[in-house]
Amino acid sequence: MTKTIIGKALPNIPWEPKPAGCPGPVWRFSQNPIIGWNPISKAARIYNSAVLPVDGEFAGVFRGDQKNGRATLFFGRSKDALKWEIGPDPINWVDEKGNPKPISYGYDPRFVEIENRYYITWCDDMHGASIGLGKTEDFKTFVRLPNPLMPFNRNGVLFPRKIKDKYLLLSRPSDSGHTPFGDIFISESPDMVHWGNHQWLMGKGGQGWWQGTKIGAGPVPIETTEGWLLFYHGVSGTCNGFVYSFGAVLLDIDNPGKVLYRTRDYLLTPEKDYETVGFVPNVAFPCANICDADTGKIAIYYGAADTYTALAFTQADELLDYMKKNSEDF
Ligand code: BMA
Repeated sequence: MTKTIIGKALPNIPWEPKPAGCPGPVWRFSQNPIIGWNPISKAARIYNSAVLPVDGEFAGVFRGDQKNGRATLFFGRSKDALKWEIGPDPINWVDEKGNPKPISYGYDPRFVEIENRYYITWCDDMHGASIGLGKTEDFKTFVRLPNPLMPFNRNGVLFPRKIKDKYLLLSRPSDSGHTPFGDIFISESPDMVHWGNHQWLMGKGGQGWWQGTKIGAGPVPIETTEGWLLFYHGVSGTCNGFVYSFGAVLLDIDNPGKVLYRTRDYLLTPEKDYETVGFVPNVAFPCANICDADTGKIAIYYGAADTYTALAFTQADELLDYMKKNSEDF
């Protein structure tokens, strides 16, 4: 079998085969949600969270809404990527000299390994919504780095390797509230400090309405022989508020500023009770994916209804084939 995903084998990836009769290339875990209400004493809800394989097990950075309502970030570990030991306290951020550098709030983290270091991006407060950036080498000390971009911005997602000797960051310029607009942009940096050459990557809209209000990058892009596979959320405005679904886009491998294919229809939209009923109804918000290069299995972690952590699966070859046959015209 030719390997489509370029990366490591992950034989212990959580997985369930596609159920009979499932019409699309993405299906939900039958045991969803994997994290429910009040999972730890200091958080009422844990969702929109990020996980990574580390040394045969798994590490995660979790968005936790504290019992005063303020979102922050927790760290957790798991042997199977399903049952998580989280907390009990929020991540204790320091600066590069080890002095305390607490965050004001933090949400929607992404977690990525680049050159044997682990980086975290999240929605941070820098006099308004901004992109936070931090790193850890041992999962004990978490160091904040300079905010890569000016406010207002959210959904910062790093690529897992340099391209043409530059780090790459996706972002979604916004306002400081429940932003009613938004396209995805791409920026580059030689050193993770100085960011520039900002370019527009892709816009909201398309033929359908599911991504008509705004879009934002989801999990860390997956390197494949066909290009970078990126799941992203798309938002539709209804008379009862926003609805968050997700789709996928394939970006050129050497020039990720170029879109090759983009799903015309959503891959997953809120349908299950844990997606349609909760703190914020009708939200499916992907923040992480892990994959097995040997088999093309991909597990997608998404927040459901701003309350639960849920899991969906897809297989790289099937998904890429689907994307080529069901792409937006652009
Ligand atoms: C976005 C972010 C997400 C959240 C979504 C739906 O603006 O705040 O964390 O899941 O809204 O409420």
